[in-house]
Amino acid sequence: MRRPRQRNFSFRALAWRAVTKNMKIEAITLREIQMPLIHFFETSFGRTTHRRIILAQVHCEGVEGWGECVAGEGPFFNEEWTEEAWATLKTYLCPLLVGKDLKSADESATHMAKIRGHRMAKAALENALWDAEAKQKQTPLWKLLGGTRQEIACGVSIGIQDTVEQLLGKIETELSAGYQRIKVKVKPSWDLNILEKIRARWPKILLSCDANSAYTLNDVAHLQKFDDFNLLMIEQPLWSDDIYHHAKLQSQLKTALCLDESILHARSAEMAAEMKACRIINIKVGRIGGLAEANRVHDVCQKHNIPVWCGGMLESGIGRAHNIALSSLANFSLPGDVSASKRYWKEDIIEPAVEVSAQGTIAMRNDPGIGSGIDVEQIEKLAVRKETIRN
Ligand code: OSB
Ligand code: MG
Repeated sequence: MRRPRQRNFSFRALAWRAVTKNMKIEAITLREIQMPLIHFFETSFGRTTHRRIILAQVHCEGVEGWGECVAGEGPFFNEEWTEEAWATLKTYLCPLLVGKDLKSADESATHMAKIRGHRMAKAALENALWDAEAKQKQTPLWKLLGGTRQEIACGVSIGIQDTVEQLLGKIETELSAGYQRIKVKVKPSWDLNILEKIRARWPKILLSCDANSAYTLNDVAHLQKFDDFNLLMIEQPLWSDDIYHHAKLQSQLKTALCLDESILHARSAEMAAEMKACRIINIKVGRIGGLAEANRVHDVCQKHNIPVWCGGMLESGIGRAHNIALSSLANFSLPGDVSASKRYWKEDIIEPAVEVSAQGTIAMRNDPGIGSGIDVEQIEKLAVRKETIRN
């Protein structure tokens, strides 16, 4: 993580570092908030209409850091889900951190290492600590991470709709809003038919699709037909825990594969790169277990000339702000799935909400930490449970 090559120290941050003590984690507050989505979001594994989001607030001697657990409402994207993440955070992960004196957020993963998996739950805590560390050092999180981009390119992920007309209408709306890349969710029966319609109307747009593991190797001939649509990539066509068979598939397709679900850490990114299982990788900080490991995945990909982009998990403003900070790293060279708050929420929990320019970009903010104010009042209104863990 310590990379002078990219790190952009301000003198102020350096001065702070000289006088700063460790980060003592006095307590952690967990809250579950429930937020209805403006529009349902459907993937090959199901439809989401409202989110159950766990927020972690770390209390470090006057500095407060915030993180979001991106687990879904059910164990469909991966094994994690809100209810079990709450239990894991409360019973196992928070007690491993409370009372610890950390030199940096980077160290938190070591303390949680004895818990297997549960990366989304771990990331909520680690990312909250990164926010706290950046606030303690009076520096924006994106700079602390080594980011170099002042603004990031945004795309949108558009779910499966009830009708093809509705899908085309949504694409139209997002293109007029300025988004630079359209990704559509696909599954058998909602794939070639929609790609044909989209390309007939917009032959030139940057277009990709995401299958969330809806196909198998029996579908190679079918997937080869996707090559006709000049797609930027096909995301995660095969099993969520697979790399090897994606390599077999990639060698039979012209279109680039992108791995999402299968990339859990820097080791799996290395494996995918060496096996040529994909040509692009989607980095989701929750899926990978926190910003430190996400940063390492970024570096592995860079070394292998694999461009990355930042995925989304229908986050509230807090998770969104962490995604934006991460996307400032150099190898995030493709538009991500990080888009404006108003596409998801009537009212977000950060102030200001995430906004996207007419050119389809988000500008980095220079306030310390994640860079946006936390609307604690709104969070308390949405909270259905709250618990503070201290020893
Ligand atoms: O596979 O990228 C995915 C949402 C939930 C679960 C999985 C995925 C997604 C998205 C949405 O594509 C991205 C977003 O807009 O947050
Ligand atoms: Mg995906």
